[in-house]
Amino acid sequence: MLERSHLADNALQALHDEDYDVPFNTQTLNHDGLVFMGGRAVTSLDGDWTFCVDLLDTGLRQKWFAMLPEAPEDRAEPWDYDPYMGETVPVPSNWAMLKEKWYFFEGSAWYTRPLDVDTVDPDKRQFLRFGAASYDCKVFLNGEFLGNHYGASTPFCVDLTGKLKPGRNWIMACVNNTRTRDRVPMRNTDWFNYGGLYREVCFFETPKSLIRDFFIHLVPDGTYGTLRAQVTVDGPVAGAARLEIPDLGINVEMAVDGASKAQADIPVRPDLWSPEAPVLYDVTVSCGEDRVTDRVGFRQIERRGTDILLNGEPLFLRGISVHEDDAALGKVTNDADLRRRFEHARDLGCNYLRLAHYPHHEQAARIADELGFLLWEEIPVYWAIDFDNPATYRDADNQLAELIKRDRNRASVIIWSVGNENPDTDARLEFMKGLAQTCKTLDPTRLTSAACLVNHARNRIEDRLAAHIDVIGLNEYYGWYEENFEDLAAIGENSDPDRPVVISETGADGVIGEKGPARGLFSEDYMAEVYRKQIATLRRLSYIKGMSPWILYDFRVERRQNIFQNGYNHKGLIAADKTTKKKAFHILAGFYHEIAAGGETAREAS
Ligand code: GCB
Repeated sequence: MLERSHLADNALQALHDEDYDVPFNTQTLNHDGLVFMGGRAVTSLDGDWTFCVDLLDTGLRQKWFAMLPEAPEDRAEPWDYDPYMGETVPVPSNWAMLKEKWYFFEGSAWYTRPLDVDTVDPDKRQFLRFGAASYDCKVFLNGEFLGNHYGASTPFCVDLTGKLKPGRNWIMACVNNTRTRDRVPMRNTDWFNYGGLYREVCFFETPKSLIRDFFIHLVPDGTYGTLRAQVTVDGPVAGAARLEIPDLGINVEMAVDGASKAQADIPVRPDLWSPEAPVLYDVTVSCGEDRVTDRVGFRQIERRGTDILLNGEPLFLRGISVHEDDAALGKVTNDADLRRRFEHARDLGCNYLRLAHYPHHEQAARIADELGFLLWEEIPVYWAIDFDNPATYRDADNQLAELIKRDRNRASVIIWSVGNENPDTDARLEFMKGLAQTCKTLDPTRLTSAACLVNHARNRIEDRLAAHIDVIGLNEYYGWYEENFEDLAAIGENSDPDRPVVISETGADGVIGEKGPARGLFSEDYMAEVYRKQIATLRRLSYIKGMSPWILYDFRVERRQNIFQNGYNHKGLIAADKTTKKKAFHILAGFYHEIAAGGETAREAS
């Protein structure tokens, strides 16, 4: 409960204590605290929150979260910020997009809003859910610290049970986007460091015993004849859990064991989900008073030798990479933005998207399920990472677990990727092996991948990580960063991978119209030429089972500052206006539509 903050008592401490943040850097809000959300009634907490940027962390030092909501006239001590009044910002948003003076701000920012509840039902549990907070989020309720979450792109829940009072309560979140050595990603990335509460925030209640987690999938044994449902309950259980899929005639009881888990294998042959026929079934799970729902597709993805098979059929991934970035909204996304993305992918002839380089909004996979696109999903273990640091590993592993638990009922997701272009060291190998293992433990039904390295001295695909993942992702920029284009063909011939290779990136910058040069690097024509040459070379390599060139749209990034870049990476096939298609778009579209029409043979015969 709130008490007077006694700023005076804390004054010297606030000035001299450089460990002021240690009690709050607990990383206690993690994947174990997530609650399965399907079908739950929620109260949106989006909208205006009072807001203040706090470069010096004065709020944590002075304990702003412990200030009582009082009228200025009633305050007994001077104050540096009043969380209960003043400027507001909309949630979700990134502060960089709201005011020019916040554009490059990195540090802490405070968000405050009331939560009004008529009564607090002692037979229920109450939670907050944050869709994402970039990067470090410390949550307070009525002055009490409730926990801390690391990771910019995954959801987390805060258990409020026993802490709410009837009437007005106050939620505060201190969100910090400082880039530090121990974080995932570390300090250097090729995307903009947007800070803030940039996905939806909500409040919800559950019965005392709740369904914490629910995973349902087709058992990947090649028979297409068994569904496996796994439920985790939290709280005392009276009776069993019940699974219902009316369109499959399923209505079964699942006994809950001593560890609060229930599992059932159900013999049934669902219509299989695929991009051509994205069949989804309504699924309901109930246990005691709790009930959740989902819409789920069933399919099998596997690799055999250098092939990727969907429902037993060889697959070529006609893909495109995409960031979550918008000229006006930053990293905030919405239904219209996501649907436009998939329409552009459809125009291009894609059946697959790489959602780079961090978990995208959860609606992306839901829409992909509905429209029939395959997805690569990824965590930001990107470039340099503090691979020797156990706390960094814990953070990466937690981000991965949060992503998997969020999206593992999505048929569209076929690949979990654990890293991008990391240096091949022993520490990195151990780190990535651990993450690949987490994927298989939490989800034995999908493939694992990472953007691996080429040994440029030997011109071979050679990365020790390859042995520990199912699909070798390969980022290569022949014609752009790597000048000698002939090396690409040489790598192709020198390499003899025992598993499928997907070109996870390739591309070139091309600036549209008069903003770009007439010819050479950064011109649209040069970019188009790189695409032509890439396609001509790659289509001859039979172990390449897909590609996701870099990238669908131009995107904002601090480190690109030449006169053509102006703070943007211009490798988009479409400009940052998400409308203007570049010449290279049509070249890739021509290739994808050709192979879609002719199947696999069209690719290899040419
Ligand atoms: C890469 C990175 C990607 C960059 C891209 C580029 O290899 O994986 O994040 O944006 O190259 O444009 O340099």
